[in-house]
Amino acid sequence: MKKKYYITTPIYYVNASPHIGHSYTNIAADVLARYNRQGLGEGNVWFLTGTDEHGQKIQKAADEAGLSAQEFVNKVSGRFRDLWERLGIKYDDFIRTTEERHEKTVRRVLEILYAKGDIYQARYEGWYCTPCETFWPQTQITEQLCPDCKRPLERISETNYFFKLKKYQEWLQGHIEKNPEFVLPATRRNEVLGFLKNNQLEDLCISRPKERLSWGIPLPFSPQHVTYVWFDALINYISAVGEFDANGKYISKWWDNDTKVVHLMGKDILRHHAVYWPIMLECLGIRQPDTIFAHGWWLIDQAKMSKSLGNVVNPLDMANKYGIDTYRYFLLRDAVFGNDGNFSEEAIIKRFNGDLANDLGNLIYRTLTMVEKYYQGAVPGIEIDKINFDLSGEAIKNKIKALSGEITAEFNQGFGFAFEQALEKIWELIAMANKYVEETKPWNLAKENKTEELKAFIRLLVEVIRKVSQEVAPFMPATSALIKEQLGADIIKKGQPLFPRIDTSKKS
Ligand code: ME8
Repeated sequence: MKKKYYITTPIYYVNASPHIGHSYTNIAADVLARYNRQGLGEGNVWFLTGTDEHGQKIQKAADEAGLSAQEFVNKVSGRFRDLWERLGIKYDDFIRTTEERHEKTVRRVLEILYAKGDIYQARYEGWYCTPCETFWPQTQITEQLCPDCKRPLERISETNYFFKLKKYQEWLQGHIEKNPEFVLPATRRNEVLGFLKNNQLEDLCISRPKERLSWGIPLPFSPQHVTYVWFDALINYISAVGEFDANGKYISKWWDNDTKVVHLMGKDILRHHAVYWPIMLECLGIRQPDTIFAHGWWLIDQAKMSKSLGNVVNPLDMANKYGIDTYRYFLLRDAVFGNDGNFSEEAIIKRFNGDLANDLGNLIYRTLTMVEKYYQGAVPGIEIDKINFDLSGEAIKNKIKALSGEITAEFNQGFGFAFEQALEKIWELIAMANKYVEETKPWNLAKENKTEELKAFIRLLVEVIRKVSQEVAPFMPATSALIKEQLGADIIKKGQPLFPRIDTSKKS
């Protein structure tokens, strides 16, 4: 296992405010970062997020808002940052593509690839989707509509600069075949491999003439062109964490052989990450990331939630209404990471009332109530290891011991990222404990003066809660801290239930 861990999210376009989809990727990355900090140590994990601020879409949105591009991107980028603070996303760095540290690296990459002959000038005649900023070969289009956004394509003819993707196609296919963890999940890997086997890559146009678009990084060898926004954006993953030396060698603490490098994103942008980016790195003589993971989409009524469809839900509204940790829990529990999920408030409420109120909240509340009632808030000082419980009690003891390992397996084996499975393991323990309360009927133990049994029983429940609070920490950091605080007090108070049931009979 590698000693360090570097995880990235996409850098989001700042043409509109963040929505649930963006928050999904960042919450997942935050959980992985927190989880790995526990195992590798705080200083050995680096979590990068940021904003993608150049290109046509942004220029257009700024024009519509009546602001200069720079003013506009400052404003919207700030909204992403604010949202991450609010959602408890503990990132280590936030990169903006309009920062000098980034632009400098982009210029350097262009110079290196141009000098190597991997970037060349040519005339382009063909179809172009302005909103997507994408050139489309004749072979991939029908009816002159953009294959992605279905809007009409324009016919253009201009001089541009191209990056030699074609030359590296065979190499890329080989790399993906030899490294089963390089593109995940397996379905996506097969898709990328299928695409490479059935299509010949076209060289990538990496410039746009300034007269058409000026909001971008000028090419160092042709100031009349700016850099194509995707070529610019992908470089953020290296511009944020390192530099090229005088000989063009890239040096970084977070992109060395001791670090596991993971790029997280939605399946919409897998092609850019699994085709363009590896080839760019290969040309630059930089090692490949370990894993490119493309998760699924949150859908609303079967349609992808997206700015262009206008069906977006604001994550802040959800966090304010249901609580931050509920929102985090819901997103990672309700859909298999890698598959699509259906978003609805009914689904959040169902998880809340079931998993959080009935299961977790109830276990904590009933346990702390008993500690208060029978022991005036002082947890009985008993070592559960020294006690022989009945079958159910012993099973709980064993589950407490096994849980960390089970979660590690969900994160690391079978290529990991099984958030929903990891949570299920934790909830198995919660369910066992709740069932044990119902089986044992502690109020009878008290009536019958079975003092030692009652003590052991309650101590076991407290240990379950302690364990749960540790294991949910990456997912629900505030809840975990609250439980730990409650359990850490000399005299425990039951306080208010953590997750009071939402009454669905009343309409809000
Ligand atoms: O593509 N469900 O930025 P973007 C799940 N700037 N995740 C979703 C989602 C949904 N409905 N909608 C968006 C860009 N996402 C480029 C990236 S990276 C070098 C440049 C998430 O603002 C998901 O992570 O369009 C998706 O890949 C990303 O937002 C797209 O964000």
